[in-house]
Amino acid sequence: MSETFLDFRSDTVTKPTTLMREAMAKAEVGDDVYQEDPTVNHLQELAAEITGMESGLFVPSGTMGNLTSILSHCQRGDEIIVGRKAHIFLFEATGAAALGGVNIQTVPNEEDGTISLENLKNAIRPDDPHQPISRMIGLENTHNRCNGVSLSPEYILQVSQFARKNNLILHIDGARIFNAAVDQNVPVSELTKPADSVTFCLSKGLSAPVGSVICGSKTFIQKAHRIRKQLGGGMRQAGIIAAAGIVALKNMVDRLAEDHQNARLLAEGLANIPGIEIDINNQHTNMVYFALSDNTFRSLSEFRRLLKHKGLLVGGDDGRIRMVTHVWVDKQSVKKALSIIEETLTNL
Ligand code: TLP
Repeated sequence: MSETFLDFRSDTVTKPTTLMREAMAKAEVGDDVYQEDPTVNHLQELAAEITGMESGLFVPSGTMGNLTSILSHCQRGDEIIVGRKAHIFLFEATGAAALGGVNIQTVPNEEDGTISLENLKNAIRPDDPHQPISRMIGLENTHNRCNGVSLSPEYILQVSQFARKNNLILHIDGARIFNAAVDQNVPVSELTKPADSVTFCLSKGLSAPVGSVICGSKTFIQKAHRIRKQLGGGMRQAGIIAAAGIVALKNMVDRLAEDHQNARLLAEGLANIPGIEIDINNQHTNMVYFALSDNTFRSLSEFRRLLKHKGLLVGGDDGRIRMVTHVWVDKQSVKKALSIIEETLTNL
């Protein structure tokens, strides 16, 4: 697809870099279910060090990272509290409920991706046999559906203190935590240390082909190891892919700033195109969301089809279009995308 198309659907479409492919070819491997894969072990140690946690666990995807974390923290009949726009609630096929018997209670997300402490407080269940047991709060950083906004270390600390005070666990879906760290201009550990666990993805902006890492305490990771096995996520010579993950962590983090700059350029360009509705003040990391003015198109899928016909792929499914910048779309691609969008809207 992306050889001939400008692919702005997601940063998940990124392919491994040459350095990653070289590292993959040379990776030392072993059986990771026996914890004998030196490359996986190295990746997990590196991830733990970067996030300031005790241990890490390599998993095949962000979805499995979140699910493994939830199932490790919760029992059947427990409840997790997440924002209404959380990926865990919207896009993970309700795995926590379907596979773990864990209820998902949603509370409003503020526009800046946060959940107010008041809403969190109101969501906590009383100790009553009619009700599930409140066990975990889930935050998302960066927040995908909230325009890719990043949560600040101060806010995360506040929620973590709140969680402790109320005997709750704090998990962070940090699929794009490195984008958040770059945006907040802090080391990633400042965003993760206050939490009990975090999942981050290697295969989004960091461009590795597969994989995510869960980080947390030693005891939590031991538990998560068993849950990962139950979910079928125990991999064998996974060092082949972990090797790309190590390159991702070492080489691909700082350059995320470029993706954020390109996203801003894209957003500013879109704001100048008649027929496009975009809130330029709500532009943060590598995601650009916009809508079309009334009656411009019968449907967004029709608009997307026309763009595709001209070589531009975009995403979106909530009445908005989403365009995501990443290492495979540079400044030139942004300019080209803008001219395709403008031309499509002009030649209606
Ligand atoms: N998100 C995908 C789609 O599922 C929407 C995307 O293209 O953005 N947490 C967050 C915040 C995510 O955005 C995603 C992927 C995940 C978790 C799941 O990661 P994977 O795809 O590795 O299971």
